[in-house]
Amino acid sequence: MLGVVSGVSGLAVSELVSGLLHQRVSPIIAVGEGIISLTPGAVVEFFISLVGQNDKPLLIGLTLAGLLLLSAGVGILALRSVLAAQGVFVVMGFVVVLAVAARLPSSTTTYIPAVVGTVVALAVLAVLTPRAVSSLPPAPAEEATSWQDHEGSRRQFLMLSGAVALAALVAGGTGRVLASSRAAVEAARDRLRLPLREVPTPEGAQLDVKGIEPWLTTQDRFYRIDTALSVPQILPEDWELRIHGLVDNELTLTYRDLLDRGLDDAWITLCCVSNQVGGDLISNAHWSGVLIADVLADAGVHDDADAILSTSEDGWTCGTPLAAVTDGRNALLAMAMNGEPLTPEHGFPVRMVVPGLYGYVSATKWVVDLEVTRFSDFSAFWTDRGWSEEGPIKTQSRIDVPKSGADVVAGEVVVAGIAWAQHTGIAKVEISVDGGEWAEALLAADPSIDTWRQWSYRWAATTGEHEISVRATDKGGYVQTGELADVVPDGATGWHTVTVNVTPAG
Ligand SMILES: Nc1nc2c(c(=O)[nH]1)N[C@H]1C(S)=C(S)[C@@H](COP(=O)(O)O)O[C@H]1N2
Ligand SMILES: [Mo]
Repeated sequence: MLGVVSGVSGLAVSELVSGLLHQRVSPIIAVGEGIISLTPGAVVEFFISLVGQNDKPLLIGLTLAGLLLLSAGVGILALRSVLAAQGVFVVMGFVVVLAVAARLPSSTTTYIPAVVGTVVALAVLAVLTPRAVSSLPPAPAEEATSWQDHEGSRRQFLMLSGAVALAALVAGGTGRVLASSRAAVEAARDRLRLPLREVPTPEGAQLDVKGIEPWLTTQDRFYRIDTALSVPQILPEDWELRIHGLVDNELTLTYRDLLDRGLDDAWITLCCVSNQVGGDLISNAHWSGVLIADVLADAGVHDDADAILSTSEDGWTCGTPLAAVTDGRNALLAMAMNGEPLTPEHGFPVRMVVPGLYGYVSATKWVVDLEVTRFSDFSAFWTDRGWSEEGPIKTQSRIDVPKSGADVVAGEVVVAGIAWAQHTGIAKVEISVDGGEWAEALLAADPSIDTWRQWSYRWAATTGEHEISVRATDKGGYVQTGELADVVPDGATGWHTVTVNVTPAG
């Protein structure tokens, strides 16, 4: 009982954490898959020929049984030496970590479920063992009165173990539900056949400079910001968008309805208001979806409206100026990025993307509700927390190479990076070394004013330590200010500056 409750608690919590982190395989499955890969092929085939389609559940069952048996053993050992028992749990935890390492790509969160699970098992064992020991029948030499203490401790131990086991069941069950809803959404996403094509990076937009941010950001490299502890899992067939408020006709659109309208597409660079000068909360993708303006036209927007309040499935809200989605720009109910259905992390099945506005006032992921309204009648998630009501993106630029603190060799050094002023466009980028004259950089092509633009500059580097700054001028004629502003309430300003150490050539 003691060992089993501890082991099961650890396992259950690891399942829950793995579910919350949306890992493709949870620790127990990693161990099961590890066992398969270590078992000779002939044995695996024989096993499958015996049990047929039930091989996976059976294997998981066997893995579970093995874990329970080992845990029971640990419990018995704990009655003699808690330390030794905990040692066995640590070894078991280590084996699980190895199994996970073989199944999942390594990242900062890969091992959290296994480690947290092991810690929970150790903690439960540490808490329950003294109670289990005192609930054992007293040795004959002890006084007769201790029988009564014994009955009490025994009841206490059983109740506590029962409570822990119940909590473990709830945690483990929740973990499994999370994992299975994720699997269902992944399968539905794989089945989708959207009328999409993969669009290559436009001619001339990508400079041939090592270390520069790629012009097109792939899904897995795209920055991610949201308040969702657990990514909403929405099946396309369950998704609906309600459009209401200051409109003539309320509308409810399904995923199919959107598809039937035909998809528009656009290159749009998304950026977070929390991006520091020189930061990386900015990414660029090719988006496909339905123009929000077209949908609003069907609803018939009233003249007194000036805002769209959008709400996500998980209750996040965002206020967008009505003008920004109806002035002809490519403001989308996006269903795809880079020629593929959105990933769950980036808003599957449908999100908003509006060129020129920071994400917190425009880019609602998992969007399910659009209310046509007035700014004076509501406040949204981030405006409630001190951020500005309107969030146009500020003209900015960044140096990607050389990195700050880099050592470079005297002579010609390529300085390069990106600049952005979405929906205005970048007209000029300049470099200043050690506070000297601004010199113009070379600009890459820009297929649209809604994306970032790469730039490069050939710098004749002389020996010593130097400071390189960058500033952009947008197509509206605005020259990026060097005045420093914090990200709160409406975005950082200042010139990105790197320090490099130039060593003599040869
Ligand atoms: N539902 C929902 N949508 C959201 C957010 C959120 O917290 N919840 N964050 C917004 C913010 S602040 C930004 S910068 C962008 C980021 O989009 P991404 O994660 O796809 O890069 O999403 C926006 N959409
Ligand atoms: Mo953001």
